[in-house]
Amino acid sequence: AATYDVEAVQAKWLERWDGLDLFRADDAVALAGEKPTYYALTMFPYPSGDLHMGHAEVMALHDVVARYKKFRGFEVLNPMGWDSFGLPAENAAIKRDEHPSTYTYANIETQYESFRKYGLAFDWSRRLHTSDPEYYKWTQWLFLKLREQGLAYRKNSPVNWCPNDQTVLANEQVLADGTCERCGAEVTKKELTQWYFKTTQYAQELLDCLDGMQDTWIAKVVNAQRNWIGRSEGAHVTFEVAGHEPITVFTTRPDTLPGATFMVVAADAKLAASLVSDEQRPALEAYLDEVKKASDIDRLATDRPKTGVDLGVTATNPLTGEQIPVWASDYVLADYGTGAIMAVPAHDERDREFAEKFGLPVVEVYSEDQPYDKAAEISAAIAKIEESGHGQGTVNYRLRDWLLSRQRYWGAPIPIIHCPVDGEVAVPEDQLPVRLPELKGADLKPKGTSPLGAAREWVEVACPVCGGPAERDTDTMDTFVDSSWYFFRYLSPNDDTQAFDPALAEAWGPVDFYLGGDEHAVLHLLYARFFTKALRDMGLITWDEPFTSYLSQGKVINNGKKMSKSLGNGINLGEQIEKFGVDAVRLTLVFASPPEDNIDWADVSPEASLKFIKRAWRLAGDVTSEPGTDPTGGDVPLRRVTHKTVHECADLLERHRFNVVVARTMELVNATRKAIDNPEVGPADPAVREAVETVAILLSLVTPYAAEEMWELLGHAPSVAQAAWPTVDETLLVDDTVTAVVQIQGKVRGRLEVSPSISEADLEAAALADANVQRALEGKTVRKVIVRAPKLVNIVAG
Ligand code: ANZ
Repeated sequence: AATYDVEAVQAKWLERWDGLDLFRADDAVALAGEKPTYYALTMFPYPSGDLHMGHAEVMALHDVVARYKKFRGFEVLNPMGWDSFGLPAENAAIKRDEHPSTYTYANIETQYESFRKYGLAFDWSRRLHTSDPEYYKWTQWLFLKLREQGLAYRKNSPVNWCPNDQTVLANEQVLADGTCERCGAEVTKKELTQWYFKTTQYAQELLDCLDGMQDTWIAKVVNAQRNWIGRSEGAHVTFEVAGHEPITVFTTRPDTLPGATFMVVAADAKLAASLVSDEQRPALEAYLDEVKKASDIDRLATDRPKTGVDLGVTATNPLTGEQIPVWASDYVLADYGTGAIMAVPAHDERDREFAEKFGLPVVEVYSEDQPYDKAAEISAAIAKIEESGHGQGTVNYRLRDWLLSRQRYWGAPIPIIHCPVDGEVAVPEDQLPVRLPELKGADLKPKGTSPLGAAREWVEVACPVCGGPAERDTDTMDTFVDSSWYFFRYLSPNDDTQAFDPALAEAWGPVDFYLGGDEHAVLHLLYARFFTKALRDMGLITWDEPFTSYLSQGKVINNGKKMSKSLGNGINLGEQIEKFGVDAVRLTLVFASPPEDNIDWADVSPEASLKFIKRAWRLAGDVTSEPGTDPTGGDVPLRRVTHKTVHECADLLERHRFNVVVARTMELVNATRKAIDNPEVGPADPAVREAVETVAILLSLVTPYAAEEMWELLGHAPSVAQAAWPTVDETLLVDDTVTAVVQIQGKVRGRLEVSPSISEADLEAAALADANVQRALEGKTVRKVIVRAPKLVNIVAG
């Protein structure tokens, strides 16, 4: 018998596919509406190192969807590129003493070759790299457009600072334990003037739209988005301070105002410094030095001992008229609410601890055993506060504006010129892109200010307004800016006149299916949603949300643990492919579990996958009928299995149960082998050809090399990717049944559809359970039942 040579099959089809250009997405078809469109997107990689098991999993899963939709008659847009700016590549390059550009582009080529070999259905003509000037020209253009809309602005404020990477971080890049997402260093605070995107402008809409995504996005991600936006309803309440501006607080419990016995302002907010009495100023300054060291998470923790300083001033409780002391503490955050709170120690745990520590009064508003309607009390309190002019009801969000400036080299330069006369000036559109200076041989190590500052001839420019001496902004944009709009650029990757063609966005968008990692559940998705809303409000697109459906895949682990160098449990993708071939690795990953679950490599068997692939492939060699043979006269039991498999797999694919699709395909392979070996059916039966062609089509979703090989053996050309999805014959989906008649005292009282092989006992039970029969028997006792399976049940009752 012929043997299946994995290496030879891969080499043969890699070359053929290059000539076939099977997955090019046709804009003309999409624009003309000749076919329904399907935009399948998966997160593009950072070019650090070669592809790993995680990439292999997500790409294998994604490919199933892209290929399936093409089979179903959609014009599929399935692009791929590289998220090639940013810290990971920059840090790795610095470590190796290489220029980030050299390192990045070398890795991109390595990854590209691996992707190609992995047999993915990408439209490579749309390949993009966010670090190309042709790409970041439009990132810069978008920045300027957002600025025109008032959605990008500069402000001075305390920011998250990573002392190791020597750069600022967005709130989203600080992990729950207060460390840097990238390097694990403890994040501190620093006062800086930085660029922000006004994500808060869309806080409510970003929240509202989640309601419509409940069923099409994976639930945990919807919840993560919701929590991150963090909507709180409450009130702003104003407290008068003698000889000073009044203090406004945000509270979710305005009904507890009678119990507000002191106030606390964030120690590091300007408000604290402006309120403090002369006697207390040195104490506040000493305290501030301590505070700077703590992260937000520590500061909010309830189990942390409370610290603070009396500011030496009092405010008036607007309800009781009492003078209450004003303190500063780090448990109040400068950038949440108004940065000041009314403390109600009787009803708030942190306030209680603070009051106990510093001996401040506690006044109860509600006693513990007194039931009350909190919502009604709160709305009554708001009405009262509004009436008295001491404040108003309000909504507060946890979401902060997105800090986008980075003091690092490897990113898109911020296209702004600072002029001593004209202030901040946008780089004129016809001068974009502002190219990143090469800085060959320069020290790119983080120093706290951007390395771009060292490129003096790049920094010093004429002001576009007055022509006088001016300087470029030397910061670069957060990499997340690049990835917030890449799915728009895929629409027009080579257009040098616009970021993307709005007509193509209308034809292809929004993205129908997005697959990616959990680590992007908050940041990237939120930023991409923000960009989409901003682009809509600029009139460039018509839809509100970028991703119609979103799924995040589980992780590939080994022996129950995350793969890591220190554990020595890493699985090398290249080695696995070498040993078992691309198809076996892909099949193993897709078959292992539902896509959202983790895969433990210790529990799977690529050997078994390869064995199955060969078994399926041998079927194709055994078929003896001609291509195009009419299957209708073929073996009915096998035809039933084939049609049921197709029918079920279509449903499973829509529901992303890809592992079950593989299981069903395996069952079909077994049934087909049995039919071939059965002398009453045999390899010439038209039903066998139909079954094997179906196997090839189903397998092409997961194991494209073997499927192509089978398709060729079956006498077809040039590619199984161009096959038509099998049409299901509905009549083959229903099992044969016979009608059993149920008689009572000789009269027909019911009819049952039953299997021709039903047992006497089962038929009797089914007859007695039938609703019509039960109604006819009401009030009667069954005396005798005579069963003639499968056709007749005769009941004697009285
Ligand atoms: C009085 C009060 C009484 C409060 C009570 C709570 C319970 P969420 O739900 O997270 O929005 N707060 C307001 N601004 C703060 C800041 N910058 N730093 C730390 N805490 C702050 O929480 C809102 C509540 O957290 C507010 O309501 C305020 O305390 C506190 F029985 O006001 B409350």
